[in-house]
Amino acid sequence: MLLKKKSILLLLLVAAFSMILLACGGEQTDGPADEGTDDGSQVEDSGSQDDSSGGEGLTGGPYEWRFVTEEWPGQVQFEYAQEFADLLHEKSDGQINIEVYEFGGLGSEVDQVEQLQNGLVEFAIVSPGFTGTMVTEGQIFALQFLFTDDLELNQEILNTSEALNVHLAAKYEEHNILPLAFWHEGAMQWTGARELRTPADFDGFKMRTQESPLIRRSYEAYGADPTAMSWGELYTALERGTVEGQENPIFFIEDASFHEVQDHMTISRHNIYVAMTTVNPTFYNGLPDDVRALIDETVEEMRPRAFEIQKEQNESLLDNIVNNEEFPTTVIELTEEERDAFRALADDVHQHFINEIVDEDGKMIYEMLLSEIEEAQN
Ligand code: 6CS
Repeated sequence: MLLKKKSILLLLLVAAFSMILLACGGEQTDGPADEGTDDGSQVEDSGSQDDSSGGEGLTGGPYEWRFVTEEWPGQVQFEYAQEFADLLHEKSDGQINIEVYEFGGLGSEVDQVEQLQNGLVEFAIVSPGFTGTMVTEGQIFALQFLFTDDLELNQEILNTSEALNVHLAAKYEEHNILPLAFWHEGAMQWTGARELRTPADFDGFKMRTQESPLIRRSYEAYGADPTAMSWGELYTALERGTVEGQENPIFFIEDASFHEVQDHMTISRHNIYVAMTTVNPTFYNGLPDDVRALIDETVEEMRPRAFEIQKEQNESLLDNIVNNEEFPTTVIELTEEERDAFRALADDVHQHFINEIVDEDGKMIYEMLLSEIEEAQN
């Protein structure tokens, strides 16, 4: 793990360096996106520039873009983004080049959202858990026991939901974040310094969460004492006992080595980890039609790939936690009855969300999604 700590230090240095480069106007690139200011207007240029063919039939170009993720190479978001970049490169006959940035390369998760909004990066994978104070409706993904237990069906719902792809997406667009796809990285589980089997086990428990206030509220409903922090600080915080537990999909718990500093893991499947493939809307809407169509095609082709990548990692990495003799972890799986005790408390948070947090639009999004989930199960 020493290596990982060193990596975090290194990443912070790289982040500082990269941010200086970006602040200087992105000298690393030489495509149309380069011609920009830091308010995202560069991308209007990339759309309205000379419409002559950039070679191999693609209008404009060559294009040099940036795609920032919240994860490291090998982890689901990074693998997704790299495949996305490779596919677009291939489809455009080498006219589209996307540099994929790992987590930490350009700052924290919250910094990355700002870079997308300002047009300093064109693409980002954004977890809604980092945007809750801005797009309150996006906190719908913090609601536990909202989706089904069928992960494939959940992906289908994310792919086709009007509530999400039309109405929630419009709420994000108001904040200069355009979601092109919602997908998930698997079911979330709990890890803890102590066993987490009943709501009583959460009494006073120091739980790490992402930024969104509704995630914190969800754990307060169980009696916990939640603290928001970036995952870059989480290993050390768990090791020192600053926080006692956290939630994440299995692949992430294993790859970030959280199991090394946690004695217990609970297979709770209390939520799915949703991620969004997003673009800066000024950039995207300013592109020539054929270029935008290539992006859209790639987004569609990546939907099944996202599911496959997370499935493979979540399944294969569980063994590394269960059979780890150097860092043993007691793994329990909640029964349906045990899950029901959490579900009842989570229901109160659903009511709080629609009655106190969002307005009529947010309530409509929640109710529409709920009926889409119900329909999908019939
Ligand atoms: O827990 C987190 O904050 C991180 N978890 C995942 C699965 N991806 C990135 C995110 O920042």
